[in-house]
Amino acid sequence: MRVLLERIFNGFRVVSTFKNYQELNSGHINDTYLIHTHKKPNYVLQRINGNVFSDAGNLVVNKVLVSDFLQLKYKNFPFEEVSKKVLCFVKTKDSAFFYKDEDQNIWNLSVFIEDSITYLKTPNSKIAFEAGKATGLFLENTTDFDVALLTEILPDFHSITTRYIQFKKALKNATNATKEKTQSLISFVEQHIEEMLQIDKAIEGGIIPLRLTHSDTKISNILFTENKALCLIDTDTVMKGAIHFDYGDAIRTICNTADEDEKDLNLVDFNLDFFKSYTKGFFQELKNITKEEKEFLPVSIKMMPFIMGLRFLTDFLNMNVYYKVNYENHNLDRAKNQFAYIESINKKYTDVKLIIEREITQ
Ligand code: GN1
Ligand code: MG
Repeated sequence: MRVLLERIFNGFRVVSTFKNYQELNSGHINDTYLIHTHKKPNYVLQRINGNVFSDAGNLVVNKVLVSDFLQLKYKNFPFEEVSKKVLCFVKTKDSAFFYKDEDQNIWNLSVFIEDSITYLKTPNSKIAFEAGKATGLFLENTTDFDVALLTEILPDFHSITTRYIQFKKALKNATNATKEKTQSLISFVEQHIEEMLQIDKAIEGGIIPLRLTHSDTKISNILFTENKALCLIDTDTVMKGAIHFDYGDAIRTICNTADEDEKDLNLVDFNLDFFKSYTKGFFQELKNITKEEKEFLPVSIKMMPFIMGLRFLTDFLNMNVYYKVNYENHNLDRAKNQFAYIESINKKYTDVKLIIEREITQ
């Protein structure tokens, strides 16, 4: 592995030499390596999963376009500072955005942000507030980004309509033994599907405007240093979408008292304090929001765990072909966790609406 990584690393326009590598395991899709060099900067080298992303090359182009756009917002800042606020991608020695190896795998390289940490679970409300600021700022700074510049890589990524069709298809093809394990989850899907389709319908009806979104704002995709958020990472899914995708997906992990892989459902709860802090931070930065967008914020915090639960469940029914799993029922346990989380949100839903109302008007 070392020989391969060093060779690919050297295909990029780097300013230091390869020392060693460390695999970063938090993602479910790509293979990611931290490359330590003899002299800083260190780098993050990533092989894009060609099964999930059939147009991996254009995916990297998308990421670089968004990153370059964000860097321009900080054009008067020293590079030292900019490189902590925005991911900085490195071109190959042939000036390409990505490196293609002999097996047609696509690789990208970015500068590692030193002294940064990520969380799987929110440690306190200050971190929730900072996470809100980071996602709100990403959206605010990309309000004027022209999404027509991007290649559509994963159509209907956050469409409940499409995900429900995929689920139904998986259900039809699943064995009885597999289906047996998912009975209570299937009922949950059927009971909630109508409510969860609200955002799809508002988008189709032109009520919710579309714009650039990050589309994978889980807490482990936010970099922090001490107790300040630095920036959003893992921009593989930057795409045209609704702010609800980013708001709802962030709250999906930030306010869940258990992490995404937790099997003990007693540990799953919706932390209202973290929700309040997150929402405060988010609207401190994001100023452009319409009355209609505001109306769909409460349901978005249920819709995003619903779509993730539905996707984990579908992948379980499909025998785990999409997400990396560590054991047979991993996706099933992930789906149960998401649906349990929606149930705990429901218990506090009146407060959710009040908090959103209060934090936006402030
Ligand atoms: C995947 O790339 P990664 O592991 O951060 C997935 C997201 C899900 C997430 C669940 C392209 O994200 O949609 O929210 O897992 N990304 C893709 O943790 O499917
Ligand atoms: Mg991702």
